[in-house]
Amino acid sequence: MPRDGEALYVARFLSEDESRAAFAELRASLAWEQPRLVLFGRPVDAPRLEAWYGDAGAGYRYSGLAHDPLPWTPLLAALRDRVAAVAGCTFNSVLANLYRDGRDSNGWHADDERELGREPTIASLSLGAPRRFRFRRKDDRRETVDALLLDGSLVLMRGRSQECWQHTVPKERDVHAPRINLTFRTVAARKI
Ligand SMILES: O=C(O)CCC(=O)C(=O)O
Repeated sequence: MPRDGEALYVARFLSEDESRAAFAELRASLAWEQPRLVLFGRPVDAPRLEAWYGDAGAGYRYSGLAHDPLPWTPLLAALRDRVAAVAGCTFNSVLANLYRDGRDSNGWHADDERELGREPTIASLSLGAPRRFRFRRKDDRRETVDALLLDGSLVLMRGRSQECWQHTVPKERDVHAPRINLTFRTVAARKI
């Protein structure tokens, strides 16, 4: 990323065998849910499935919905620890996204909720079909940066990247295979 924040890309974070095995296990075993969004006052299905895992108390609000995490599975905990070793920080939760094919997507947003704190490090692990990932500056949407997130790759977003940039996974008509993305985060404990 050119300025105001950093995005580091590790193309082969997991080997092909590791990522194939992780994809199969996560797809079969995570508690995938159909998130609902409210757009212009109407409930609509989000164009992807999601599952939220983490430490007890690491729930937070996302897209207007409260998420309470399920307990870490052994595989998610093992991936979290490997990602944390590279990122140089710890993570207490992970949002898993399942894009069934190129019709699924994730709209422009920044992971800038208050519970994520200032200058959060977000670690994003991709498994399965390669998908485009785009950034645009919040203060000048014409300035964009494009990346291709390959199977087994890791992106680390840190510094002011969530404050200054938005990101999206656009729809892609030619993608017919599924992709799983894990975004590891640290969420501040919710005040009751
Ligand atoms: O699927 C991706 O690579 C990005 C996911 C994402 O932006 C998010 O979960 O906030």
